[in-house]
Amino acid sequence: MASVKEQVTTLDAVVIGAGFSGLYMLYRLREAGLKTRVYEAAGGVGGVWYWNRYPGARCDSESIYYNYTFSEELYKEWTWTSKYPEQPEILRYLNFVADKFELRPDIQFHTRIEKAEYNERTNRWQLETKNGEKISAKYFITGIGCISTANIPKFKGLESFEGDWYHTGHWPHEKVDFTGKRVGIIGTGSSGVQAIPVIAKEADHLTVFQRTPQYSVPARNYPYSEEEVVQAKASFQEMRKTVRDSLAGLPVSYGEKSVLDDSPEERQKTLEKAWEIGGTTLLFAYKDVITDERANEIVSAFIRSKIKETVEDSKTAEQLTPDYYYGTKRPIIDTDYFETYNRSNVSLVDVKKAPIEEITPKGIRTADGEYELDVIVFATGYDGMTGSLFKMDIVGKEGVCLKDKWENGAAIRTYLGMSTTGFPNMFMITGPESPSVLGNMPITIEQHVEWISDCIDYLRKHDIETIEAKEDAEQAWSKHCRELADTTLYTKTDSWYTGANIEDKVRGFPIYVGGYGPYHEKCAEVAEQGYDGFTLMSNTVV
Ligand code: NA7
Repeated sequence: MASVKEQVTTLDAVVIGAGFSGLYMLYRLREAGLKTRVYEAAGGVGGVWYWNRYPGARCDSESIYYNYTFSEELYKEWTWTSKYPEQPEILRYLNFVADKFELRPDIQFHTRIEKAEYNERTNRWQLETKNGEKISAKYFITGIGCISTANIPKFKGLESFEGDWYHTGHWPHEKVDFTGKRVGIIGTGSSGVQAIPVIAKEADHLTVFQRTPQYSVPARNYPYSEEEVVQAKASFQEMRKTVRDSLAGLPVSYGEKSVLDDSPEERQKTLEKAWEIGGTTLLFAYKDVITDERANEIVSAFIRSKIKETVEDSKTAEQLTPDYYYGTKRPIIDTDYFETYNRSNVSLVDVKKAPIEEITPKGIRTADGEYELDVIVFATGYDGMTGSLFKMDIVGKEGVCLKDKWENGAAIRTYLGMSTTGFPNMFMITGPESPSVLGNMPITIEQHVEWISDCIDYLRKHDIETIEAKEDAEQAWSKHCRELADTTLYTKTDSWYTGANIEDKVRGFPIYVGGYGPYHEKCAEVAEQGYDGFTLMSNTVV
């Protein structure tokens, strides 16, 4: 009998990741009759929601839109409890989906794909798992998320720390008990801002190590009333059309006026109203918050004034005051974030001024001194957009690695953010240069999954062996993405969007900023024109 290492599992399609992307991709391909298997490193479904179990973890998109819209029956069977869903609820939802559509038999858990190599002789992808299992598939599809490779900064001495430490993206399944503990948290992005108020309530003392102060706006979360739930379910068809055609997968669009067109009094009224509604309303209140420096400064100054009003200690308030363009780092929404700094058991350390020098057996030493801690929480984010793609060894035609083709991130080139020249029959769900993270992910994921499965359907019906992006189409798309990004303020700020959060990472802005709706139209047009911009080959090369 052949050993596990000698056996080759033969499939039509391999999908990596069992989050929102992988689950729906599996469902679609299986429906179309393809022998498909999802490989997932985790022990369950959920993707980022399987790993992000830190206290306070919650989604920033409204729950009634943060779900699949491909099945009205599914939408009506599931009931969200509050405006912004908590991690356990989202994980329950994804488990519900996996059970409802009986997806689990085609998902292999605890399995990490380490290598995927295209064989030009057979026109098939050959994959290898971490434990040596070999797989052969015609189609190779990544559903690995945009922010799933944790960034743990290489601080000297971490291994010597005598307490416990955790990264928010790899949180234990058991509750971490902070009672009576001196806790330090590094990072004040979305994860830190969500975790800080919750940990502060439990810990003996919480020290926040902040590198960049953040704008954050109250989420104003609340439990849905029965009427709201009934209304949402009754409006399914309308909601589905609205979010799919929208700018960001949500029923929101930028205001019609410029911030600069309003008088200071009118502006104040509008901004106050947006602040009261909370969430990302401020970002969309006017048309030019993300594109005009002066407009942005007015909205940024408004949030800064709110921080000053909320935080009682003036020195702490000053340290918490950001000075970048609001909205150009991932916008953060919170519950009692700035209020938490009024607690007597919370202190703030500015590690931009006095950087972290090392982790010691007893805690964290900055240039200013040592902070003794029992627990360290790394809320230090992710190697976004390319981190998970580069972690795998993806090898295309002529033995070229994806990482080398993209020059380690310096020369990312995709066609529509789903495909890249030299890697036939490979598709990336929410890959670089698609709109992905600039909105409500499940909606843009659905569009990618549907486009990819329709494409595969077309290939099969027309007896086409391979599909590959043409070089000129890919160059034009990448150029278009860069030109669009340059019309905004996004590229002027250090963020995980630009890769600036990772030491030595090449800066860029590999995201399509034109909006979900226009992007979906472009993809549909390409398909309607017989996959314009792709080379379709119908003869098998032997
Ligand atoms: P983010 O948003 O990337 O935040 C990471 C935080 O960690 C941020 O405040 C960083 O400061 C800080 N950081 C990173 N490296 C260091 C070092 N070496 N020293 C000190 N501080 C550091 O990640 P999140 O997990 O909060 O959120 C990720 C996404 O998940 C979020 O955008 C949502 O889409 C969901 P910096 O700002 O880089 O100076």
